[in-house]
Amino acid sequence: MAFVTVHLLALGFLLGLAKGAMGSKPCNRKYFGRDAIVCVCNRTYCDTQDPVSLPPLGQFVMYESSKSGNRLERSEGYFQNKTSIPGFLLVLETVQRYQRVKGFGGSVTDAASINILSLTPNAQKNLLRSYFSEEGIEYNLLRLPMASCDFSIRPYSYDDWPNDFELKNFSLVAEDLQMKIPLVHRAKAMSKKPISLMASPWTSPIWMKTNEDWKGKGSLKGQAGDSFHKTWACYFVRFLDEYAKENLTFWAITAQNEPSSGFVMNYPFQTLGFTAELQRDFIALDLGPALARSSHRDVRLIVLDDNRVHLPKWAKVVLDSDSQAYRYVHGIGVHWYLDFITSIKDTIDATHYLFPNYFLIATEACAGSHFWERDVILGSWSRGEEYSHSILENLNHHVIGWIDWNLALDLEGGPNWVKNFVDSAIIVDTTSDIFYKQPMFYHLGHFSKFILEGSQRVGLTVTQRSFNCNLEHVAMLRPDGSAVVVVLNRSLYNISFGISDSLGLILTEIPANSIQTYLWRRQ
Ligand SMILES: *[C@@H]1O[C@H](CO)[C@@H](O)[C@H](O)[C@H]1NC(C)=O
Ligand SMILES: *[C@@H]1O[C@H](CO)[C@@H](O)[C@H](O)[C@H]1NC(C)=O
Ligand SMILES: *[C@@H]1O[C@H](CO)[C@@H](O)[C@H](O)[C@H]1NC(C)=O
Ligand SMILES: *[C@@H]1O[C@H](CO)[C@@H](O)[C@H](O)[C@H]1NC(C)=O
Ligand SMILES: *[C@@H]1O[C@H](CO)[C@@H](O)[C@H](O)[C@H]1NC(C)=O
Ligand SMILES: CC(=O)N[C@H]1CO[C@H](CO)[C@@H](O)[C@@H]1O
Repeated sequence: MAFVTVHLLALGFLLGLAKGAMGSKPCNRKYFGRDAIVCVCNRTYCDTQDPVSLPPLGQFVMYESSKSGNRLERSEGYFQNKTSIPGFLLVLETVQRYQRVKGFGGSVTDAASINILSLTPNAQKNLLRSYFSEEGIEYNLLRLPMASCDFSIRPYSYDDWPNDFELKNFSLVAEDLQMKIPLVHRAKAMSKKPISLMASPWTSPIWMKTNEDWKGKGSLKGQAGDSFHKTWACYFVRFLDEYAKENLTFWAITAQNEPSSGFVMNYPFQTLGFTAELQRDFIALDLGPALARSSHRDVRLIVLDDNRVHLPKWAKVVLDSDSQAYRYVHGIGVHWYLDFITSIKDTIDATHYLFPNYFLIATEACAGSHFWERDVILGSWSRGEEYSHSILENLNHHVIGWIDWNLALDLEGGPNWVKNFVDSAIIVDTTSDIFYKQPMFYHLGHFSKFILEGSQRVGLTVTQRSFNCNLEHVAMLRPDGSAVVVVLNRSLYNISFGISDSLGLILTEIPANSIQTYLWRRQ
C-alpha cells in the first residue's frame, strides 16, 4: 500500500517526493525525554526496511533519519534540469577516485552474545534480522575477540595451563561454542551479503606475561623469536584452525587489541603491551612466518588496532623496510577513543601518504566510554551523530570500513567483568523480552545498508556557499555503477541544497539534526 505526499520546500521548489511503505514496518517509538527516541522491538514486532531497490534512471531514492523521529524513512524524487542553482550545491566528481570500501559492522563479544541470547527465540531473530538481513541494516563485518575481554563475565584465555608451550591443551570455550559461533552462523544464514570476520586478542595466557596477570602493566615474557613469542604466534594459528573446524574462516586478524594499553600502570582489564618496535619484531620473527606457514596465509594481518594518535609513527616503525614485518602486514586498524586530541590529517592522512598500499580501517568505537560520560543514554540523537560524523570523516580520509563495538548491551551497558560499562546501538531489556534500537543503529545503517563492499569513494565538491553552511557528506559509486551520497546536518536549521550529477540536479532539503542517504542509477 503506497501513499503520496507532496512537499513544498522553503525555497519553493516542487519536488514531488513519493513516500512509500511497501511491506516495511515503522518504528515503534518510545520516548526517553524530548527527541530521545528509541524503536522498541519484541518477539512479535520490530521495525523493518524493504529491500533496497533502485528507481528508474532519472529518479532517486532518499532515506532520512532525524532527531524529530524519522528512521530510515524512504522517499523518491526526480532529477531536475539545471535551471535554478541552489545556494549550496554538491557536485559529484566521478573522475576523482579514492579507496574501495570493505564494509561496516559490529562486534560479537561475550557480553553482546549473552544479551542477544537472553531474549526469547523470536526476539533474538528480530534483533539479528535488524543487523544482518535485507529487512535490516545489512552489516557485512564482524569483529570477534580471541578469548576474553572486558566485555566478558570472566577472564580466560584458550590455554590457561602454565608452560603449555606446545598448546596441547588449547581449546575453545563455552563462550565460543555455545554463543559466538552459533550467532555468527545465524547472522551469515540471514545475510544476503558475504560477512567477513575479524579477530583480535586482548591478552595472551597469563603464564606468558611479564606480570602473570590479566590486567595491569604487562607484555610477553622474553623477546621476539623465543618460545613465548613462538607459542603466542602459534596460538593465533590454533584459534584460526579451531574456528575453521566450526566452519568459520576469517578475513583478518589484528596483531593485538590496543597494544599501548599494556604499558599503563594498573590498567583495569585484559591487555598485552607491545610498543611499535615489539609489534614489528613479533610479526617479523613469529606471527608473520607462523601465518605464512599455515593454511591461513590469506588472512589479512592488521597492525595498531589502537587510537590514531599513534599514527603515523607506529606505521613507520612496524612497516620499516629494514625489518621483514612489512611483508606480512596488510592494513592498519584505528580506534576512535582519542580522536578529539588528534587531527585525522596528521594521523590517518599522513599514514596513507607514506604507505598507500596498506589499507586503513576503523576497528572499534562506542559512545559513553569516557569517565565524564554517562554509560547508556537511551534515545541519544547526539550519540548517533557522533557515529555518523566519525564514519564520514574516516571515509573521506581513505578508511575502508568502520566497526562498532558490542552488537548489544544491557540497560546498564554491560555485562562487563570490570564494570567498564558503555553504550550500544542496541540495548536489551531481558526482563521484558524487548530491545531498543538506538539512534546510533540508524546512523550506522545510513552507511552499512547502502555502501556495498567494493564501492569506491569519488569526489564530491561544494561549488557554492551562499550562507554559512557546512554539511558533512561523502559520495560513493557502488559496484553496479549506481551512486550513493550520505549527507549529515548536525545543526539546528533546515538547509535547502542540491546534488548535481551528469544526469541533472537533485533539489532537496535536509532538516535540522538529520542524516540522509541518496541513491540513484547513473546508466
Ligand atoms: C510487541 O509490540 C507490539 C507493538 O508495540 C505490541 O502490539 C505487542 O503486543 C507486543 N508483543 C508482546 C508479546 O509484548
Ligand atoms: C529537461 O530538459 C529536457 C530537454 O530540454 C526535457 O526533455 C526534460 O523533460 C527536462 N526534464 C525535467 C525533469 O524537467
Ligand atoms: C593438559 O590438561 C590435563 C588435564 O586435562 C593435565 O593433566 C595436563 O597436565 C595438561 N597439559 C599441559 C601441558 O598443561
Ligand atoms: C561444517 O560444514 C560441513 C560441510 O557443510 C558439515 O558437514 C559440518 O557438519 C559442519 N560442521 C560444523 C561444526 O558446523
Ligand atoms: C524543517 O523541516 C521539517 C521537516 O521537514 C519541517 O517540519 C519544518 O517545518 C521545517 N522548518 C522550517 C523552518 O522550514
Ligand atoms: C554540520 C553543519 O555544520 N551543518 C549545517 C546545517 O545547517 C545549518 C544551517 O544552514 C548550518 O549553519 C550548519 O553549518
